[in-house]
Parts: sequence; C-alpha cells; structure tokens
Amino acid sequence: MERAHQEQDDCGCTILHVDMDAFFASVEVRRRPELRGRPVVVGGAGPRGVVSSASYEARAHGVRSAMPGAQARRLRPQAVFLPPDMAAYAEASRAVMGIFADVTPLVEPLSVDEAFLDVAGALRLFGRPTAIARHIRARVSAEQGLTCSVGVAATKFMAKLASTRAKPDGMLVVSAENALDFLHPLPVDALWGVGDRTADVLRRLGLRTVADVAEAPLGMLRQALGDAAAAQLHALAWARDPRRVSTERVEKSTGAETTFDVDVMDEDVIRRTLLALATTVGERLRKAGHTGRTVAIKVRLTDFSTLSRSRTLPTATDVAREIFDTAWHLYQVLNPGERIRLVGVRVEGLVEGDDTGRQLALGEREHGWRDAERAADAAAARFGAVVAPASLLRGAGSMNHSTNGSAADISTLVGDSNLGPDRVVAERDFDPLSDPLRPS
Ligand code: TTP
Ligand code: MG
Ligand code: MG
Repeated sequence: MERAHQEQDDCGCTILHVDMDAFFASVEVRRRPELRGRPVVVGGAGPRGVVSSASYEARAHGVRSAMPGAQARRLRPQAVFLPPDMAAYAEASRAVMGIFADVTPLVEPLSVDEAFLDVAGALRLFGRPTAIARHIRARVSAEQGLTCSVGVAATKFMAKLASTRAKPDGMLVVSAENALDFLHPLPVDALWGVGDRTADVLRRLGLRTVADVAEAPLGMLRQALGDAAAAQLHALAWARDPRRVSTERVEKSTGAETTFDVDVMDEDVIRRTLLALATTVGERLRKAGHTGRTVAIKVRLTDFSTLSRSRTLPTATDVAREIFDTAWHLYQVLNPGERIRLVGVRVEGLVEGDDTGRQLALGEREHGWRDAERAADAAAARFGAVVAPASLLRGAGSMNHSTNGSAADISTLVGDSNLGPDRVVAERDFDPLSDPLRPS
C-alpha cells in the first residue's frame, strides 16, 4: 500500500489523520502473541453485549464493531472473544498520542485511537508529509507493537477518508488535485455528518454518490436538510473543509447510559432510569469540578435505531436535578412510543469549575438542589454510601444505581467523551436530521 503511493505529490498535504488498526483487538493480541493471525473480538459478552473491536481476521467473516455479540458468534464461532480492558487501551492511547506530540504540537485527538495532526510547521525538521507519516508509523510499530494507518491530505475531511481507505497498516496521500477523483465516486454517507437518516433523505432525492450531492442544486439540498447542513454537505462534496486542526480541548462531555436486559415500554421505569443516570452524571461533574450547558439524551429502540436530542441551558450546571428535568423534558418531547433498549444522558460543552452567572440566573429552588447534592456527595465521601434521590429508592428495586454496571438486569456504561467506546458511538450516530434541537 505504502510503496504504491510514495511517489504521489504530497505538496500542500499538511494534514495527517492517524487511526490505530483494530485498536482494542490489537492491544489484546500484543499481549497474547499466540492470538496473532486469529480472529479476535473484544466485547460482545452477555445477552445484550455488542462488539467493540474485531481483528481484521474476524472482519474477513463479516464481524464488525457495534454488531451484537450473538451475531458475531454465529458468523465466526472460532473467534476468541475477550472482555474489554479499558485501562490497557487508555495506556496505549496515551503512548501513541505522545508519539504524535513529538512531531507537532498541533494534535487534535478525535477519539481514543485517532488524531488529526497539522504538520505544516514540522516539515523543516522531519521532511515531507509522507516522510512524517512513515516516521510515525515506524515509531508506533517499534515502540508500541501496534499498527496504524495514516491519511495525508490538504484538509481534515480528506485526510480522514484517506486513512480509512489505507487500512489496515497503510498510508494514502490524496493531493488537492486528486481529491475530487477520490471523493466523487464514494457513497453519500462518506460525507461527514451523513448518518442513516440523512442518507435516506438524499437517496429519496436520487442522490447516491458524493458527485450527485456536488452537482445537486443547493436550493434542493436546503429544502431537504436545512440551510446549515446543506451548505456543509455541499462544501464537503467539493472537498472544501475549512476546519483547522484544533488543540483546544475537543468539546468534552460526560455521560452515562443503561442497556435494559428486557426492552422497556413503561414510562415510569424510563423516568427513574433517567433520574439515576442524571444523578450519576451530576456526581461525576461535581467530582471533576466541571459544569456543562448542554444536556443530551440518547434513546435506542428495539430495532437498534438511535435517537438523540439535546438542549442548551442558559447557564452551565452540575446539578443532577436540572440535568434530569431537562432529560425528562427531552424524552417527553421525543415521545418514542416504542419499546426502548437503551437510554443515555450526557452533559456536553464542559467547562472547568462553576459558571459565574449561576447565582443571578437561578432561583432558590435550584440552589436548594445543588446544596442538597453537594451534601450528598460529602456524605458519600465520608461514609462510602450512595445517597440516591428518594424517588429512586421508592419502588426502584430492580435498579442498582451503580457505575460499575453490576446490576442483575441492567448494565450501565459511564464515560468521558475523550476516551472509551461511548464517544465513538456518539460520533457515528451524529446525524443533523436526527437532532433538530441541537444548537448549530
Ligand atoms: P475504530 O478506530 O473505529 O475501530 P478499530 O480501531 O477497532 O478498527 P479500524 O482498523 O477500522 O480503525 O475505533 C477504535 C476503538 O473504539 C475500537 O478498537 C473499539 C472502540 N469502539 C467501540 O467500542 N465501539 C464502536 O462501535 C466502535 C466503532 C469503536
Ligand atoms: Mg481504529
Ligand atoms: Mg478510530
């Protein structure tokens, strides 16, 4: 792969996208060399577990991330199924991000296993962009015993597409001159922000490839998608992507979600679950000293379709009661009317510490909640007890409010946006049409 593209013109291609190959699975294989060359699947245990990562040997048989474990077992019963070890992946992630940082200070991590690098300022020291990509791949391999793939291009969007095409263990340069030849034959969902629903809308308009979107009248896209999404898709379809590599903390969020072992219809169970999740998220925010302004919910239905809604509050909060009130309101407006498989609550747009506008902006009641929750935090720290809201304890026998997901009938996943599978799933789910309440 690498040799074939070595001669390509990399002038002006100063954006690199680096993504680890089959990351979780590769970390497992690294410490169990006897698994090399075998189909390895991380995750997917339990009646409801989904695959986190599959080695390329498992993928040859159709096993994919986010696939139910049972389906993966049917496709490849011989595969080695392993439970995730997030600490090991976080450690490997830190190490490879450190290698990137040695090349340029302009590193923007996107998830646990990938980052954009702006190498314009590193050319003098390290040589051409392709030489830098080779240097990074060699260091990751030599020091971490892991492989990664690198896309080299003039924009973030093209670099990310290029790294995906280069997988596994490859490098691909897409120069500005070749960008449209590379981009236009791809299906519409190659465009950043196009999820299932937007792809459906585009298909109904007869737009199947990126070229179709590029040639479509902007007015038609606007009518179908709204002004902002139409403008973004049209620009991306012409390989125009002004986003710069940003080292400011990528918008951080904290969330928790619960997968029910049996799909739930009962609104009261959903309400209590949202309250428990909001309580967990509030505790985590206060512990980290963060507040956030945007509350988001995620709802997965029996058929696996995922809906999300969010609302931005006037002031940042770390108060579970406010998070819950917003989450419950969002849920009622969403009104899925179907059996629910999973619900999640997330607070986004986190900032350090307290929001200074809070005292003026909020009345007595909210302060009461805040003080009560802080008192509960203090009691929990002192006595090691979980102090749950009374309405949680009432009739909530089936629900273990635990961040370890040890309850018999539910599993709870808690995570920060910068690390862990939570965020990856959220990225994949992002779809402008699924989320009309999201502020642009
Ligand atoms: P990815 O980079 O999307 O996948 P990958 O590294 O396993 O494979 P690829 O070679 O195609 O890049 O995600 C990085 C890790 O994030 C992945 O190893 C496990 C985790 N993850 C999940 O837990 N759930 C998911 O649905 C996805 C897509 C990833
Ligand atoms: Mg990867
Ligand atoms: Mg990745």
